[in-house]
Amino acid sequence: MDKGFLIDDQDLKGLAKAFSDATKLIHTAINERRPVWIRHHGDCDGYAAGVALQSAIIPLMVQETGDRSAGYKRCRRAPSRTPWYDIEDATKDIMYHLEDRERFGNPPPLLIVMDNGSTEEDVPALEKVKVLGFQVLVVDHHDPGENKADKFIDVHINPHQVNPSSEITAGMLGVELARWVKEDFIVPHMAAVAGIADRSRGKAYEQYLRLAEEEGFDGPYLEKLSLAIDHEAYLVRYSEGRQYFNLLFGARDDRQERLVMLIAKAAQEKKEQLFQDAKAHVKIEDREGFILAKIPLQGMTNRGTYPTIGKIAGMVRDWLETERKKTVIALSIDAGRVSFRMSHDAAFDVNKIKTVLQEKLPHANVTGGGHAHAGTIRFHAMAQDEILKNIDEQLT
Ligand SMILES: [Mn+2]
Repeated sequence: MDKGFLIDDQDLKGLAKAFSDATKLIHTAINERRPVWIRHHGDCDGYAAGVALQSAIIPLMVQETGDRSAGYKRCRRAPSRTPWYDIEDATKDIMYHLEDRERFGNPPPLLIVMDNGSTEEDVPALEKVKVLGFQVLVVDHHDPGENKADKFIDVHINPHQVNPSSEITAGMLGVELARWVKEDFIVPHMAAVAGIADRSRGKAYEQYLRLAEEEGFDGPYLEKLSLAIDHEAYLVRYSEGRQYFNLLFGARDDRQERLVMLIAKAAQEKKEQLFQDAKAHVKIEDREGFILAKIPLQGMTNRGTYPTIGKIAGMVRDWLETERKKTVIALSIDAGRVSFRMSHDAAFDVNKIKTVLQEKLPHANVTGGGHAHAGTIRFHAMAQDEILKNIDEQLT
């Protein structure tokens, strides 16, 4: 059955069949009392997706069993640090399952991977959990490339299947799927927050923003909320934080506002400081049709703290776009990784740059990727010079 969507969007309409299959899979799991576990990328978009869907699933589990704690017994949500479902996460999930099977006789879970799961990087982890009989639903908006992950996915929702340049994010998909799963669960502000965080400012975002405004979430507040959630998501690392994120993503009230203002202010200060540091060290080159900004971050004292090197590149790109009114490619360069942030009209694709690196420098162990204009490539730090030289050559 087609339950429609909160907004009018061709990409979503094209995914109705996948939404229907996903909804069936989730309802069946709940009816069979199968555990439902959500694994999502640990950023604001991933959290929006995971928290929205979990909030729709838990009441149905409680209703099905008449057990108020069913949401704790059968539903688990965990962020992944990596922008893919990692083998380390898969190992933990397998251990949890084996323990639950022994203690409670639980069947293998339905694992829902959100804002992750579609790409080649996800394959080893998905293949691993499939050995244990996990059911796998993927809700992602990253480019699936050659669809190598599909073999290990039971139901796959990804806007790339209908439109490779779709602006629909994982949070938007999660909010829509949550409503398919539980019809009265309508949280457009979570989709708007996800859109802000993932810089999706297209027609879909505009429609979610209008719906969110009707619920009392204005644009400037949503910007702060997005920043606050991104910051907290970074801080909590591996823990679920169910109640805390329900509070942050929930209805707007005094307690939430005070928290959001506090966190957003602190996050903004950290970003501003790192931006100033980056500006002092950035090397800017005028190239044919674009500006290349290289930000050397090796040895930065803030390694591993908020904001990420990707966000630093994003700030430098935004600044140069405004200053020079040109297409910008900003690279944050750290030992063993380079994070890319490009203007919307840049003629390069991070995933293609990665593929060339893998072919040309097979000894550098190149991994990673992301979106065409935003992603991180990782490699052996001892291959740093060759990698940077090759990237330089590709960006011409
Ligand atoms: Mn995302």
